[in-house]
This record gives sequence, C-alpha cells and structure tokens, in this order.
Amino acid sequence: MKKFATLLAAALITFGGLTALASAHEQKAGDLVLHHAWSRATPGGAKSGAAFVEIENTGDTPDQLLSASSDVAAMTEVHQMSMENDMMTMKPAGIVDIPAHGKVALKPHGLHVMLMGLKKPFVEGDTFVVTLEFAKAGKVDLQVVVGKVDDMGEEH
Ligand SMILES: [Cu+2]
Repeated sequence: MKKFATLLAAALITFGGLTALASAHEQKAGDLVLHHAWSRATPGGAKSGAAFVEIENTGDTPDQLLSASSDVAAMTEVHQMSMENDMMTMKPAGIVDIPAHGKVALKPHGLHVMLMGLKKPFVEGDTFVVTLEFAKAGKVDLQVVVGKVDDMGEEH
C-alpha cells in the first residue's frame, strides 16, 4: 500500500509538471494564441530581465498589445530594441499592432517585455507570470518559463 501511494505521488508530480509545460507552450485568449512564453536566467546580481512570446491573431480583426505588467519586477514595459548609429538601443514600444491573421514575435534583439528592478534573480526552470493587456482580447496571464542565461530561443 505504501509503495502504491509513492507511485501515485510520483505520477501526480509528473502530471503536474506536464500540465505546467503544456500551458506555458500555448495559451489562448479570444482570437489570440500565445506561443511559448520564455525568459532567460539572470546572471548574478542582474537587476533586469526580459520575457519573450509569439502572439498569433487567428481572427478577422486586428488587436493591439497595450501594456505588460508583472509582480516579479518593480517596473514592466514593452520595449523595442533597434540599431541606431551602430548602437543597440531600446525604448518603450508604445502600442503594438497585432494584425488580423498575423503574428508578432517578441524575441531577443526585437520587441520584448522588459522587467526592471527584479525582486529576485530568474533561475533556469522557474516560471513567473507576465500579464499582457490587449485592446480586444483583454488581459492574459502569461506563464513564462525561464531558460538558460544565453538562450536565444532558436531551439524552440
Ligand atoms: Cu528593454
């Protein structure tokens, strides 16, 4: 009986893990499908991090990403990174259009959710929540999975 209980506990833990991964891989909100929300572990002492996700609009009407928020940082903003005079700069992206039947990718060196003033470091394997607010789809709590420090997202 004890052995059975142990097996059951192990099965539940495994199932719980799989559920978390599945929900992190794809989340739906109205016409939007949010694919693979991820972040990177922060090297010692880093006070900021970034989160990435691919936003797909499966509907006939455009939507807009208005803002991002999270409890893990003092301040959260959607940023756009770009090259200006041979320098990588980033600034608030403002409202991001999500075209009908289109995709917008938040990824390294491009659009990203900037998390400034982290309350604790991101550790590989951890998950945290970033809330994205859309004009049409409303608020979506993204389950963000933390990858390696040097993760660029290609392998996903
Ligand atoms: Cu940034």
